[in-house]
Amino acid sequence: MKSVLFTLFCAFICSESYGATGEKRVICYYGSWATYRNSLGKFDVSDINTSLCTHIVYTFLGINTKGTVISLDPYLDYPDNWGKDNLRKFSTLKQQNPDVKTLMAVGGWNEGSAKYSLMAGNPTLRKNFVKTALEMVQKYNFDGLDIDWEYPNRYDSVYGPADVDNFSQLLKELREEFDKNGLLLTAAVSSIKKVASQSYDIPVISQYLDFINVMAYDMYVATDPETGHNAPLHKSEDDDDIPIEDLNTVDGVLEYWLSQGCPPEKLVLGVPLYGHTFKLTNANENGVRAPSSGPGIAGPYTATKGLIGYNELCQKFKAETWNLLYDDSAKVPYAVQGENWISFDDADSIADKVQYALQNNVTGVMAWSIETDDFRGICQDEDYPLLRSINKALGRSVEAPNTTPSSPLTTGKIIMLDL
Ligand SMILES: *[C@@H]1O[C@H](CO)[C@@H](O)[C@H](O)[C@H]1NC(C)=O
Ligand SMILES: *[C@@H]1O[C@H](CO)[C@@H](O)[C@H](O)[C@H]1NC(C)=O
Ligand SMILES: CC(=O)N[C@H]1CO[C@H](CO)[C@@H](O)[C@@H]1O
Repeated sequence: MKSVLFTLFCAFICSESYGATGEKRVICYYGSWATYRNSLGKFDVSDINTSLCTHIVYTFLGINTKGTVISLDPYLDYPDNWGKDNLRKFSTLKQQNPDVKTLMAVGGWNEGSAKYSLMAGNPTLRKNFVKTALEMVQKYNFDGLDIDWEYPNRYDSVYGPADVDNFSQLLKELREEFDKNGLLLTAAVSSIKKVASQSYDIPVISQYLDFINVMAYDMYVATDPETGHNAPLHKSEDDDDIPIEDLNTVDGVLEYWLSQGCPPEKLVLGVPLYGHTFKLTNANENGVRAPSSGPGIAGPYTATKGLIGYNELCQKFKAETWNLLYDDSAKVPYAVQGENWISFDDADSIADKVQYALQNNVTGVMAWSIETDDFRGICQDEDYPLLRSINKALGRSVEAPNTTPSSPLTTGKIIMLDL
């Protein structure tokens, strides 16, 4: 009885504080492996500024073949053998901001789909997953769990289309246990219709989740044969001849999820704090949808061809000569230097996306991920410029940071073409 009362109480409070008129959510994902990055790219749990988030999400834990939730990197997660003790440190961030909610994420891209397909399709494994997830969340004093199965019925999935209902069943069983304990249950999901429609029974999962983080990015990636934006808000000018179902846009994603029955008060729009890099086939053909021969430059910290953190590219733009361009239809910037082509988001393009999402009455915005924001404030006067842009556009009052003046971003080397 006590737990039922608590659940009702929480449901009331939660819908009150994050309802249409209430405070909007800012979901901040943290990639714990960023602690291994070198010099200014290194990001520890202590670098998180909890004032800029309503929810912080620790990524990633995994599962074994029994469905038991496990650490993927015991050195990072646990204190044993002089480990970093991150799980405990993460939940003590609440001392900084008692209002911030902590979530533990299970899954992620590297975990694949197969183990989750097997677990969700087997009642015994499912039960074990629910039990051990709850134990892990409670042991480290988190406020809830975030499921990042990438993705039901895709890639190396074992049961294929059966994943869709099995995922719903898994969430149902998690919801029951998590409700008894007053804990949050959320998920990160793929975004565009072409792929999300393969993975989710949207009305059903919406029922069981407190909110849904829609990963509205990676829409065009460096392995594509042509350049394209990571997260275009709208279609590009030259896209008129492309059939609507082949266009990947943030506005299309919001329309799809809402039309499929995800209530706006559970919908969270994900925005990227990183870009994609392409290698142009011909340096003279350098617009959007220009021929690309593959992944482009890597950043100094993330060290992955085809991807680059905002902190890395803003430093690059300060130090080198780049043409910074803006796609006025898609409402996103891109950058060109010889045969190098980068699609990315800046504070303005993120604000545009947040405003558009607000017009659709979403409950908040998710950032993947905070360790590639300019979290040290190297490129401008303030730290976390992208996360601050999200907060500002959502109308959350966040005091200005304590700043030490630094050199302005604009130097003689940068040509800004605002088309
Ligand atoms: C958002 O909410 C407002 C106020 O309730 C309403 O007038 C508007 O139609 C809603 N917008 C959408 C896209 O649902
Ligand atoms: C976090 O951001 C807030 C809001 O700008 C600021 O007041 C605070 O000093 C920052 N905290 C740290 C540790 O930088
Ligand atoms: C609850 C549910 O839908 N379970 C299904 C999960 O997938 C397996 C394998 O295809 C089915 O046999 C179950 O019925």
